[in-house]
Amino acid sequence: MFRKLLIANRGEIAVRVIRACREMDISPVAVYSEADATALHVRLADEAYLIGPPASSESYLRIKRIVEAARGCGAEAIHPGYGFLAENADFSRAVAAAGLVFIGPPAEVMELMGSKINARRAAAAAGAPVVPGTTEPLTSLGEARATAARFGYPVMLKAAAGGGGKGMRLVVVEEDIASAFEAARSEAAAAFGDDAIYLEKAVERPRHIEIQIFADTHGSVVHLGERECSIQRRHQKVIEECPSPIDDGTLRARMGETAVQVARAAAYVGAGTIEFLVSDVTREFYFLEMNTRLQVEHPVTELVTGIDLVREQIMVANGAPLSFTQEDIRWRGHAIECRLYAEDPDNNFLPSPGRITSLRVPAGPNVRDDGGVYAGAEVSIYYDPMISKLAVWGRTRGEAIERMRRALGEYTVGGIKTTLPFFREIMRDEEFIAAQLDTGFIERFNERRDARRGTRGGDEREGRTSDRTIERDLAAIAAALAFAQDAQAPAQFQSGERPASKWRLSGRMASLNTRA
Ligand code: MV4
Repeated sequence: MFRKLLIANRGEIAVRVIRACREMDISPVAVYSEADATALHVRLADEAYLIGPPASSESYLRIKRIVEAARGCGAEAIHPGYGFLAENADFSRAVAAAGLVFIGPPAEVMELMGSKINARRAAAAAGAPVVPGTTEPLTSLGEARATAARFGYPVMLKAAAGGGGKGMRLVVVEEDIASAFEAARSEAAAAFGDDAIYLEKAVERPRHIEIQIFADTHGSVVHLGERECSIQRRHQKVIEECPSPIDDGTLRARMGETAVQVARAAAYVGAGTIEFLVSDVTREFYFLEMNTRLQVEHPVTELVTGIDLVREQIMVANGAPLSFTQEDIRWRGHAIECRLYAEDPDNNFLPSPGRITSLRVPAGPNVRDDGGVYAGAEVSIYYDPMISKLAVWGRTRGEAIERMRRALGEYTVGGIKTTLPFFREIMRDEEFIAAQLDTGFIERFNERRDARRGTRGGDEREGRTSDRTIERDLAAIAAALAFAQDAQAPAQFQSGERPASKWRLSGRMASLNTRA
């Protein structure tokens, strides 16, 4: 087994990997930016190396510095976490070239799955259902128009290079296709340096359900069931569950088998996730994307299967066969995870950086908190403001909801605003309790919430500009500046699971423009 492992990440996921290392008697090594000198992951590691200034582009995205730190300290492997360099093929090649083990799939698979249109083609070739649409980029507006007419409206235009909703446009009627085509193109070019666009028929009331897969270097490929991730806000997951409340026992088996087929065809190794769109109307499922990393929401799978996914990643990277077979995997009970953010839910989820003055983390039976902070720690403006993931387990979904309410009630974070009150309300929301979880959930929930409180009203209706509006505009301007400053980082570094908050800020800015 490796004796020393470097973690090329920060925050809660770096802490999560450090914990796995400790249990395996591997010495964990941290890297950190100037903003993170006193961060929890630095304190918990055996050694820590400064890799640059606060901006991610000058620290956590610097391939050379990270590989040099690993070589310098004698680490034998690098775990990339999620976001930052986790799905960067150049990074994995640089790690291998330095004679170290990259904990992730082969670079070729990362590249294949990084291109959404190629992934779609590969999945279809492996026998997975894909949403009806084109397998080649559209070459002109005329072709887009003709293809849309052939498949029938509504359609989605998507960036071939993309993912995560960037460069994506829903087109409901033909009159809108010209402007949507241009908008999708320019957004794709700006985000990915590639303006190729393809077209899919739009899935009605979609749910996002993904399958965790695992493969070793000896030819075994298994799935660990699904995660229901339909509760999203601006293409970012907010709450995840296992199992999906719409699983009737056959959905898991069918989607799992499909996911294994895709992974096998791609010669996958390690932990991976296959995302599907499931129509809430027809219950049909379609391959969407494959993520070649450990995901933020992996704890709900761990709670229900009892398998430690990070330990397994490290074992597989060291050449061991999977420690379980498909038949060994049992799904027991129900897990729910809330992603806790340093954001103000009463002010359009504006980031709320600052010092955490006090912290009480819930515990007790079947409660798990994966945090990256401590009382006295500083939540910086430079990175994603997620401070912890609170996950609970119960024998049933109802029991898990009751337990989550209890855990959220115990949780206190002093000094900054967090999304705790927002989750406390969701856990008592009728639609959530009834598991009406399509991707429009948060929008509907926020409307119910605003209606209850009568926010966004008053001054504006009377023609004055409220403090709230001014504050929002200031946030938008600040976000635009931050975005412009960091826009030189290559697009590939900006994708994945929220390596930085600028995309969310720019998305927020766009929403402010449309809502104003
Ligand atoms: C779709 C879709 C409907 N039909 N594709 C959003 C992010 C990207 N990963 C894919 N997305 C979607 N693709 C077709 N053909 C609806 C979405 C979508 C969505 C999907 C999952 C979770 C939340 C979402 C929110 C809006 C749109």
